[in-house]
Amino acid sequence: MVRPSSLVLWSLLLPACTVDLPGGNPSDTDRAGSDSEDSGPADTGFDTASLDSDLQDADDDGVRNGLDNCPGVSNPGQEDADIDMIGDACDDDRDGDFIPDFDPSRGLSGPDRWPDDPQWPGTVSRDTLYAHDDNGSSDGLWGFDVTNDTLTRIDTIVLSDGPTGVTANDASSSLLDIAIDQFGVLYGITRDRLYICSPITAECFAIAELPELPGESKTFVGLTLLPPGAAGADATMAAMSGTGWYQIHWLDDPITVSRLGGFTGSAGGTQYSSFTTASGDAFSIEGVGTFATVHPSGNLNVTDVVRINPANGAVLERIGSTPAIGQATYNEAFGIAGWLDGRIYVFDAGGAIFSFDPSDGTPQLTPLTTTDSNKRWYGAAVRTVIDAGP
Ligand SMILES: [Ca+2]
Ligand SMILES: [Ca+2]
Ligand SMILES: [Ca+2]
Ligand SMILES: [Ca+2]
Repeated sequence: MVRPSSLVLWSLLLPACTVDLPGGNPSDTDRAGSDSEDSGPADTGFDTASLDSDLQDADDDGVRNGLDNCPGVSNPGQEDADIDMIGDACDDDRDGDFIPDFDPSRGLSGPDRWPDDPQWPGTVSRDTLYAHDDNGSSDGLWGFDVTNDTLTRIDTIVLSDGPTGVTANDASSSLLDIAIDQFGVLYGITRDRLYICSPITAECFAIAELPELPGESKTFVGLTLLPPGAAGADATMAAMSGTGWYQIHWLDDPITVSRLGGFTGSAGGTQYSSFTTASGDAFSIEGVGTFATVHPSGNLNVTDVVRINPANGAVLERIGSTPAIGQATYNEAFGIAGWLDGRIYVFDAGGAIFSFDPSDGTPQLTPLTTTDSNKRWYGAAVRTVIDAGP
């Protein structure tokens, strides 16, 4: 935007018409219009063309362009909630929480569904992975500090109606997975709803009812965000179902779903075909890669962590197998997340957490916590773009 200057302040005393001021093009004998229209030597003084513009009132709101905090939109009150000199009418982050606003009336499709509340939806803490457990009536949201492998329960997850009227009336009341976008906004998915969750209070608000998947019921079991450009789009939300890798166009209204591909390929001597059971998770970190848990062809008793192509789900590299531990019927890795150094964390359905250390030639799983029958990890998440700074 054009910042006010003392010259412009002075010029407010003049009538709102186009006029050149002393110091402009000496050959500008008509003293009107921009200097560029005049022939003769180049300007030696200030830019009178710019000043001409500053003096006008393009949106006719009574505030000259040079002082108008939104010169293209009539906003005579000059409202500016976050005091960043960009008027609310022009500001794509009106509340200044660094989360672009969702406001279809102004053509904005960012993730902030509370564009006038800087406290919501809130953003995740740095150096923290997030995970959630299925524990009957008191499913919990947890933070896992990667600097010291410390686990902290944040609060009990509560699912509520959303800010735009989407109800939280789920057939299944538990989140099946969580994910975190590049701005640090936390999302949750159930069988038929998408939520935005507070990483501070664990309250989740429904933002969309999920459309049916082509050819199958709503069976998303894994959710992740992809960093800008990873799948040919600015920012992408991807989900895995029992049979494939999907893109959720979650900032469209209404949201739609399109299939990107399936988890097929050969890596490390192992064959992969379509992913065929209701288990699994995925995560993606800019500069690190996109990873998922999948079953090798014909072997539902083994769950592998693999690196995949985010654009189509194809398996590129086998990292290793997850452990068969925990409760008799739930010994799978329902949650995975990673970090900038390449470590991959496995949140097991038996309540344990493991990590793959990429510095090992052949990464082995290292237990970080023990099996906990009170926790059945259901999903895990990491921010898809992690600021490398302190
Ligand atoms: Ca204006
Ligand atoms: Ca502003
Ligand atoms: Ca905002
Ligand atoms: Ca906000």
